[in-house]
Amino acid sequence: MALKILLLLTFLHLQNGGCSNIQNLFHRLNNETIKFNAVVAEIAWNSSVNPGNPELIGKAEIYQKQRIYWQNKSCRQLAILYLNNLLNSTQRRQTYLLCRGAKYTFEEVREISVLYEQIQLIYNEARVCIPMQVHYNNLTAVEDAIFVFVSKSQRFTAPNKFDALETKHCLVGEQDVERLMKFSKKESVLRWLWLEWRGNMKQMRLPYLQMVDVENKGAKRNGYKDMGETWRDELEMTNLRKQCYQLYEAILPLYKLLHGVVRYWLREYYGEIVPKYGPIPAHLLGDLWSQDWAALAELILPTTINLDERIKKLNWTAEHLVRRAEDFYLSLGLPSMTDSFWRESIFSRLNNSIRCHGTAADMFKNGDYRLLYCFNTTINFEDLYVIHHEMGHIQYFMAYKNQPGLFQLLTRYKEQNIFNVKNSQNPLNTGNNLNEESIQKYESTKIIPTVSSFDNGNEYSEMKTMGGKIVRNSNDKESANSNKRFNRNDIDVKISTDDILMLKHALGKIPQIPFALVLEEYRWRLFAGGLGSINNDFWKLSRELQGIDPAAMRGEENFDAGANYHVADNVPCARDIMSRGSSQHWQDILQEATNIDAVSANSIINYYTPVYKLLNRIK
Ligand SMILES: *[C@@H]1O[C@H](CO)[C@@H](O)[C@H](O)[C@H]1NC(C)=O
Ligand SMILES: *[C@@H]1O[C@H](CO)[C@@H](O)[C@H](O)[C@H]1NC(C)=O
Ligand SMILES: *[C@@H]1O[C@H](CO)[C@@H](O)[C@H](O)[C@H]1NC(C)=O
Ligand SMILES: *[C@@H]1O[C@H](CO)[C@@H](O)[C@H](O)[C@H]1NC(C)=O
Ligand SMILES: *[C@@H]1O[C@H](CO)[C@@H](O)[C@H](O)[C@H]1NC(C)=O
Ligand SMILES: *[C@@H]1O[C@H](CO)[C@@H](O)[C@H](O)[C@H]1NC(C)=O
Ligand SMILES: *[C@@H]1O[C@H](CO)[C@@H](O)[C@H](O)[C@H]1NC(C)=O
Ligand SMILES: CC(=O)N[C@H]1CO[C@H](CO)[C@@H](O)[C@@H]1O
Repeated sequence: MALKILLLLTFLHLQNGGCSNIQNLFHRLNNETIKFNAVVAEIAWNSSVNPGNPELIGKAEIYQKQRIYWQNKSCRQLAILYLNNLLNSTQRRQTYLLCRGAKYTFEEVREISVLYEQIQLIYNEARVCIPMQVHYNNLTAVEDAIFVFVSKSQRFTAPNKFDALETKHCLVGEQDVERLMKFSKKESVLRWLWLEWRGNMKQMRLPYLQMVDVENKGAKRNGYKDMGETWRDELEMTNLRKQCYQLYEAILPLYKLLHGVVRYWLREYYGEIVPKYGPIPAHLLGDLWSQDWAALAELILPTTINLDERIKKLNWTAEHLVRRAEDFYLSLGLPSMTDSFWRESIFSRLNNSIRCHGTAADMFKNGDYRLLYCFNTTINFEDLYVIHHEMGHIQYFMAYKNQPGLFQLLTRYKEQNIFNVKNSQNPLNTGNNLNEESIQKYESTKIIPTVSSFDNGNEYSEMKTMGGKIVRNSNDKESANSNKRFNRNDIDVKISTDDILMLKHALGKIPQIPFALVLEEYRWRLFAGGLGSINNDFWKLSRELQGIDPAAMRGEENFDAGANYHVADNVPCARDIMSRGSSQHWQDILQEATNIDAVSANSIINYYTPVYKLLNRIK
């Protein structure tokens, strides 16, 4: 009752005071948003540099308590103004941005933080160890050691088994394991790494499912059906699910062609373990998550360009590389990095507890932008790519620094994917959250388009090997008469540098679209309570949408989705357009700029036309 009167008084006061009071209220809210953001950014930064620091937990609690109280109070106040039509469109949009999403009590936020921290620990400190000492930087030596170990033991052993041993070598965290996954072409080594990594993730199953429960509670409190719906709300796109599937279907012909070609060459290389038709075993695809196949280019093409070697020859240090990335943006007419950037950024793994997941941070304070990236080996092409990407985020932070705080909210929300203290963030939900206009629309798009299986429909799989030469199957209609023969050396002649680079690019990027769709679809279903079995359903989706099978039978005790933390940057749906700030709906921005109002796969398809032609040429 007292509250109602208070609200009424506020309302009357604002009404009498007129616009200037409302204007002041928004000024204040925008300023306070920036202040809160600055506090949480610092806590997040410190906790990724020094995750164990107990001081941070107390600081995070104080922050969370204040923020919840502030947000609850502000949104109640704004609701009255909103419902009485006292806000103009800018203010309505800011209200929406502040007050949407899950609403948690303090206890729930603490629960999520604790669970989130557990999940982070499991992921970041995952170790894969062998009982011998090898030189860290020599991948050949590490690979050999694992090969010998695996051949000798004839079984896969849990890493903590040799904790007691003094001489052991451990790969720590995704960076180390991924590096070897990209490097090795030894099946037993890859399988062992793949399984050991996922063995670590088993423990994530329980905390993750608990977190889903709490998040659903918070989402329901604010009128959403489940947490999945609040994610979809975040990108504000109707029929998100349908649009994602449309994008997927549009690239499917290219993906299937790539899939078939890759499977063929993998079979040539690894033999029977790769089936002639159907899904490809996940561990052979050149990375830990089967989402980036660029490492396989050398299997497909007789000559390839070793960009890593070129970069190594330059003898660059991490700082060189970051300076070159800065040069690139300067050449586009964008500003240079700030003094704080050079002072505060971290470019090397100081010790094993630091969280190395590449991160660009906006500290919301006088030009304080930072980059966290651990260069721990010779600089390679991947480093070059990641640094350019991360610095792009910083350029974006700088471009938006003069926007009202509430319009900058989303930036923080999206890019600081290392928050172990933030109230609604978890490792699997850092991206791709679009919106539906209504639940009805969502319901009507529920049917998942049937994707024709990867078992057939691909001519490439019908090719046969004859005496070292590849010949088309004589059943093949098109070329039955031409009896065309070629081998890889023939291909060599016809392939240009551009072809190689484009194919590498396609191998790196195209598989990310089905991969991202699997993760999104999986989590939407998980939040909606629609999964029959937590782990098995993940692999069902992977098989159906990606054409990928696990490296070995996976039991329900596992949580293999949890091994795919990486999600954030690989989102197919409108993510880049998103990064234009939230002062306007992103579709309005797109419409203004291009006169297109829907996400379309056309530009992707146009871009990869040469690859499509190339693959058809060599198949
Ligand atoms: C918000 O911050 C700006 C700049 O820091 C300042 O000029 C303005 O007075 C502040 N407004 C309110 C209402 O606090
Ligand atoms: C973060 O770390 C810096 C440097 O160690 C320290 O000065 C600052 O007080 C820390 N901030 C928080 C919120 O703990
Ligand atoms: C809404 O009001 C604020 C404060 O008076 C003003 O800055 C803003 O431009 C207005 N927006 C629109 C769309 O009129
Ligand atoms: C928001 O504030 C109201 C009134 O003080 C309170 O009843 C409610 O529980 C609060 N909600 C949350 C999520 O803290
Ligand atoms: C790396 O290890 C391999 C195998 O142990 C060895 O042959 C090679 O010389 C080493 N390379 C370097 C640069 O030390
Ligand atoms: C890089 O270092 C190697 C070995 O020290 C040296 O031979 C080479 O000339 C250097 N390359 C450049 C571009 O400085
Ligand atoms: C790791 O390095 C950071 C930054 O220097 C430091 O604050 C932290 O205490 C170190 N952690 C350990 C376990 O040594
Ligand atoms: C885990 C690891 O190998 N860390 C190394 C990263 O690089 C620094 C600086 O060269 C070394 O001191 C660390 O031991």
